[in-house]
Amino acid sequence: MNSKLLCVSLLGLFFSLSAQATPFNGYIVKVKKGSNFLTSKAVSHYGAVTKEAETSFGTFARLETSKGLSDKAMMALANNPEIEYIEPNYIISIESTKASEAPKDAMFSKQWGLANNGKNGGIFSSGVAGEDINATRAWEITKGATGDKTIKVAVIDTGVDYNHPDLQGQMDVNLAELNGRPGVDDDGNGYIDDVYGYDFANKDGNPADGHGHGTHCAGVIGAAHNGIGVAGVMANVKIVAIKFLSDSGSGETIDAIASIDYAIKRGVNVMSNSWGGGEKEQSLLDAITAAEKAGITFVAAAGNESNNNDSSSTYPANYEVSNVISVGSYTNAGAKSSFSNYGLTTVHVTAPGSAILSTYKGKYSNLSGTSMAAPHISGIVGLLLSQEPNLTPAEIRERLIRTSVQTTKLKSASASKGRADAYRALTNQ
Ligand SMILES: [Ca+2]
Ligand SMILES: [Ca+2]
Ligand SMILES: [Ca+2]
Repeated sequence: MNSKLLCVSLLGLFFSLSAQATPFNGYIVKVKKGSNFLTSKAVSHYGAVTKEAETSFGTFARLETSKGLSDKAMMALANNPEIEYIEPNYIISIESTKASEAPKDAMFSKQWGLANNGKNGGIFSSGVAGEDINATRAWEITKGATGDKTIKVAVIDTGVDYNHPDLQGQMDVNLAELNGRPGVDDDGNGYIDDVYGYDFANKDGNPADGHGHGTHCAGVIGAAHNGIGVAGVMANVKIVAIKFLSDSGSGETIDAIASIDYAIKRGVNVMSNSWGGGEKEQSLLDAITAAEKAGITFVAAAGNESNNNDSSSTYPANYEVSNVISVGSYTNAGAKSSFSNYGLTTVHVTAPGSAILSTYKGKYSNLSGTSMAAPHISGIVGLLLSQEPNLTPAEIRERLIRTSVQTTKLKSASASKGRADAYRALTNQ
């Protein structure tokens, strides 16, 4: 689904001309600074303001209407001098496929994405040894062996099981809130009780994961190297749990932009985004651009539609901002995963994404998807920043593309024409 977008005014209004409906829930309105529009009668004529997001890059609201706004109404709102733009509040969701429970005693030996021995990729296919991110070799050279506790990675997803034995020591803890008073914003950052992160789906300080997907992504990035369960790409990392996808795995754009804003405020180095959907939106582009200005790398799953993203855009992976790294998926045989989107221009790198073992809600599980490929890259970016903290997101993206191992099997999958290699990225070769 890729409907045409038409710019109809210099205000930057975009709206969909497609009759084919991409699901959305109300509209996102960005108001001009100092505007009273959201509390005015003018807005209640169209519907009710049911959510607001006050961000470092502007004030956004969700306008709830009983039915879709007509083109005429959209035009009238777009031309309102108090509004910067209005667009549908698209529904977005996780980028992963089937789940199957893994043995509870599963260990590093099953993690083909980190160290592929040709036999540890699950029951679906026989693997090829060495087709992996070369993690073990990278770990030998990274400062602090395997990452750095000063590097913060935001997992923007369904939340994180922060009590999971493989994750509890890996979380970024807001000590003012941990040691503070319940119901009180102890550190005055505008969020009550945000110890491990924040839940923008339910608007509270508890980003626990009622789904499992976000916990899986978090484990790929940074499950503890503690002798139990699985190992993350980074052993030393601080994970910030930012939830905007509900326990059913879907959420709204307005909460995604609030999540990005929060991650910026929390001072993260990397945002890991294993979700997609909707269409091109100015508000999400504004949010990602704000992250770019803050020097934060925005890793995004390329999507699971088997599409060529060069001709059929997937968002947020396709936003043309220098900090976006779009990640496709490959199998333990080193071939593009059948579900993975691809594109020589718009997909930047590929990483393991088929039958990936990681942490799950209270347990461990195998999942497949570009959702699983993206956090491998988030982890590599984290390792790289542990060694070279001054790299810009654009330099990081260039490094990952250039140092990938080119393979025939992946020559059409991404700009890298191969698979990302943590060791080569860290040694810049
Ligand atoms: Ca707080
Ligand atoms: Ca508190
Ligand atoms: Ca572990």
